[in-house]
Amino acid sequence: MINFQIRENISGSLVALEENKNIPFDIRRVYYIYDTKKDLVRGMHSHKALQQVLICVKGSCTVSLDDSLEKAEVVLDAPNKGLLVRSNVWREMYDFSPDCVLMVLADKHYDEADYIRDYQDFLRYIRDGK
Ligand code: T46
Repeated sequence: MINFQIRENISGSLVALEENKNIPFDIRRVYYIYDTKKDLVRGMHSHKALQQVLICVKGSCTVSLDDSLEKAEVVLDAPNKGLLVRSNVWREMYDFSPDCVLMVLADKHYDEADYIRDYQDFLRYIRDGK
């Protein structure tokens, strides 16, 4: 988890994200997920090389992480909380609140070839490296 500093004053709050400062990589891409359907699960893949930071800038959601040895579940429910997800981690996102806006900062451009979308292939890739 990364806790971002909140700059608060009487008119509201601000969080600043800066590459290679509080975001630990060059930021090549930003995307956001919203209008998510209740009871549906997103993600269900790993990345061979991509690193990302996930921030729920509005609402909340839960992210499960699995590196084939350990599993963890993280609730993202504040705009100053970032979840760093390194490569080779199977992730699933669910329990989206109706107002959830999940913003993701990524260190690479979109590349479908970097995804592993089958769990058995993910375990094989971790074990054999290919
Ligand atoms: C991840 C989690 C947290 C693009 O065309 N460009 C993009 O930059 C992205 C991220 C997606 N797409 C296309 C690919 C699919 O046709 O948008 C569609 C939905 O993507 P996907 O089903 O992969 O979305 P999620 O929510 O399951 O996963 C996304 C990211 O793809 C993934 O890298 O880690 O959010």
